[in-house]
Amino acid sequence: KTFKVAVVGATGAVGETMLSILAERNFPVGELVALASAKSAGTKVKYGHRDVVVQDLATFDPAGVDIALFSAGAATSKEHAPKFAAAGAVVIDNSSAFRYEDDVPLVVSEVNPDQVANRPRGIIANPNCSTMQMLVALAPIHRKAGIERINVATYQSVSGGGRSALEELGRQTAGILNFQDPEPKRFPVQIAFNLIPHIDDFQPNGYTKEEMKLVWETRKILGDDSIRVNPTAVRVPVFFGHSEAVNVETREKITADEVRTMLRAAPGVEVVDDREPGGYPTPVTHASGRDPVFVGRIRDDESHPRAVNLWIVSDNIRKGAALNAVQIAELVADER
Ligand code: A2P
Ligand code: 11C
Repeated sequence: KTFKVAVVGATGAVGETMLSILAERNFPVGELVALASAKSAGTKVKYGHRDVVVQDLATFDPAGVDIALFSAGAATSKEHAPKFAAAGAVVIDNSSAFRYEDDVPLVVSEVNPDQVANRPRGIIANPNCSTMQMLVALAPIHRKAGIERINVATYQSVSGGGRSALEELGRQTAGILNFQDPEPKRFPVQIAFNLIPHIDDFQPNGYTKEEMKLVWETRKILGDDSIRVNPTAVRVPVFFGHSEAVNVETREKITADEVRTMLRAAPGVEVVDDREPGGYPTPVTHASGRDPVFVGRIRDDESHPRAVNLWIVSDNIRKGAALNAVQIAELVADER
């Protein structure tokens, strides 16, 4: 069996990676439709070695689409995803539009794949990149020892902000080296040679929405509202790959050695934890362009009786977005 697959946001940073991952993993695509805004209609995107002509989402008829991968922002998903679902497609939505609704499952393929079947609205939500990589690494710890509390500081690359954010880091970096003013547009302040403790909108409690996603999504995906999460999300001048310094407090005592052994066997995880220069993952040396969630710097928290520290790095565009969406599509395809 093959599927008619639509990629919405096909010209974007995540959309183009969805297309390449569908081709790489030989997803059983019968027909591929690339969709974006009217301004991109008629341009071409790559699907494997083929060029596909982009169509205008606004005038596209979703009838006959089996699976739609959406990554064109929350407003576009809110408006168009229900139409695709009503026409019979399974929608896999990478935006935050539906993640917190009770009748929409939020799925990390290694963590709660069984939730894919639980989709009364025909919509499955793909988690935010920073939650995604954190939970691929922490779910095995939660199953073994029960997570009570997570303290996390993120170091997030600009690609999480899409193509315009990638361009801004490139332009500012080159500009500053040529003695030009950085002129922030996409980010509120200069991002090149700087870092910014602000991702997504500020919330009434003083946290940013990116920070609150780590709280809300962790509880929903692990199915445990008692887990406490204390997040700080920071944008750093890296092109691809998010990093996270994570402290996990558990109900049962678990040692760093036990965590290391467990994570070596965990799906989607690659442990890189040699206690020597370069013996840890970084966005550039390990994560960028690759699929696994890399974990290193695993240490016992010497200030706490039941806690460990980890350093978690992954390509936010791949596992953090496009790869997990395609893995969800694979779970859907396997149902039939
Ligand atoms: P377009 O290139 O035509 O604007 P990124 O996250 O890299 O900025 O990409 C966003 C993606 O979402 C792009 O493919 C963009 O298409 C698409 N997109 C944004 N707004 C809309 C819209 N209103 N309708 C359809 N696609 C949209
Ligand atoms: C970032 N995490 O790094 C964001 C991008 O909720 O899907 C993805 C936002 C989302 O900027």
